[in-house]
Amino acid sequence: MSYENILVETRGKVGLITLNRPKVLNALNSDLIAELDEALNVFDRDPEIGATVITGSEKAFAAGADIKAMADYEYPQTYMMDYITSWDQIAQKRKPVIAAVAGFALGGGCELAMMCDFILAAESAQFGQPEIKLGVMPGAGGTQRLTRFVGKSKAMEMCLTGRMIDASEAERSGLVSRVVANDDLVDEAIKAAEKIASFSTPIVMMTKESVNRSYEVTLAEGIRFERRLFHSMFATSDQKEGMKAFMEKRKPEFEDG
Ligand code: CO8
Repeated sequence: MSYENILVETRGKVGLITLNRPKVLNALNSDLIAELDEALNVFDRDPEIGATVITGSEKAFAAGADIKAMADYEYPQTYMMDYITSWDQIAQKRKPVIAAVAGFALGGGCELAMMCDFILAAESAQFGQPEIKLGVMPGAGGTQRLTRFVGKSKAMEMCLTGRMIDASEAERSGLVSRVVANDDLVDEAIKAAEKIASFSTPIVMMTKESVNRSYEVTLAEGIRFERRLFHSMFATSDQKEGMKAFMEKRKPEFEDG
């Protein structure tokens, strides 16, 4: 598939996807999301890829859903095409996806970043859910995921007033894993992805699945799920190799088995 709204490349075992609608600050439309979904699926299926980074431009990760594209929609149309539901596929990928955010991550842009497994922010990053100013509310998980990240009070304030938060407030409130210098953003994200890709891919995938499970089930259910996966890891050659290498004081050579 050739892509018109994103740039796709690989750096060793890391997939790198750059949102590429610079004239509209990477505003998200259905074509862009379909391309992003397809590129992530290709990386998910590729045994050579261990993790993926999604980034935008220096000015904007993404300034939200494309307002010009949706301004004239009518209710039956949004209902019949189930507008935005398929966008959540981005959150369903099995290998890790890191959002590297510089500049604006607003509305659907903030929601897209939150669909990733973690967010690295450049100092320039600004996060917000400004939909209220447009006469709507977040529609791609903003009221749900943001609340889980930053808690009720801050999520409520952001969704009800549209106030943006900068990178350091986002780090303090748990929305991003860390803040890096603007110039280092993509390199740092790729370094983190390379680190992940150096481990056993099935073990990485199970770890991601287990952390995500914590959002959906009770603590007791989640711990039972974790335990089952943990036990299953003793059936892998990578568990044998990882622990043997530790005892032999050498680097493990995982073979994804
Ligand atoms: N949609 C369409 N075009 C946009 C968008 C957008 N979201 N954001 C910016 N643009 C366009 C502008 O219209 C402008 O185009 P033009 O040059 O043709 O006028 C160009 O990008 C540059 O923008 P500005 O001139 O406005 O740049 P500034 O630096 O002055 O301002 C801002 C930057 C503050 C980011 C400003 O552009 C802005 O407020 N944008 C809108 C932000 C917003 O409201 N986002 C929420 C959109 S609603 C939404 O996301 C609903 C979620 C639905 C689910 C999505 C699932 C992933």
